[in-house]
Amino acid sequence: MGCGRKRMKFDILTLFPQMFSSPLQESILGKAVEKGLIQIRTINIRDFAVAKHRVVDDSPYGGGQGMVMKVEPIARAIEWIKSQDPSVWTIYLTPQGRGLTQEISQKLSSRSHLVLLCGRYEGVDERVRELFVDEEISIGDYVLTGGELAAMVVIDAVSRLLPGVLGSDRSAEEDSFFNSLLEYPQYTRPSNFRGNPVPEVLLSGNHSAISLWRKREALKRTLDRRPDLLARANLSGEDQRLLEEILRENRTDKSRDGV
Ligand code: 6GU
Repeated sequence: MGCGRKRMKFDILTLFPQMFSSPLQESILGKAVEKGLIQIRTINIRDFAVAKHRVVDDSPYGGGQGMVMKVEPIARAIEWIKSQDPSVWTIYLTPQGRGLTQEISQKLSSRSHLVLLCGRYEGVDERVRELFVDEEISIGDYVLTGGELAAMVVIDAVSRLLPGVLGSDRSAEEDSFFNSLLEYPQYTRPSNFRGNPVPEVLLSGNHSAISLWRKREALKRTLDRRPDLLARANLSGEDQRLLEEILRENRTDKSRDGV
């Protein structure tokens, strides 16, 4: 391990623990687990249901479509986790939650132990939320069949912010969204693919020219695709000057095109 921080723990409460086996064992997250930087446990809610039929869901009071996840098995599972570590923070993944952002991911990355509760069917009994859930998170305005994929998104977004998880030569802080801009375009060999050349400046070896070009391209791309991010960005004096240049260019292009 070697770094000054204890490994961050993720406990996933789910009816489908198998869904998590390969996605969390591959690539960067797999390495983070191997290095002991994170620990991920899947806990089958069904293991906390009472024997015989091990029922985890039931029809809704008041009638209606579908099934609701029962409170008791979830309560027992969370209480079991809390008996080992009372400091856990419990997140319920639901489209009704706060939309996940980089800022929320950063806040979560400072916690030592997260419980990720994955709902299925029509969701959980409301008393689960009232009594056991600290925070509800959604990963976007669309509907998934369950919280499992959303839990993986949270684990990925949070884990990559932990020291040592990304390679030493690239820190999470350098990434876009930290400076609120989208990434500049990237190229690798060949320098010319079927008549499509790599921008000359990137082959020039002129590092200050390259960095200026990248900053400009990042600004152009953000202005074009995510102007909402620019509005919130913390732009340096140089950034603002470049941005004004780009806006001037765009106006010239428009008047030339007769728009
Ligand atoms: Cl967290 N759960 C489900 N079921 N659907 C979602 C979601 C979560 N976030 C966006 N859609």
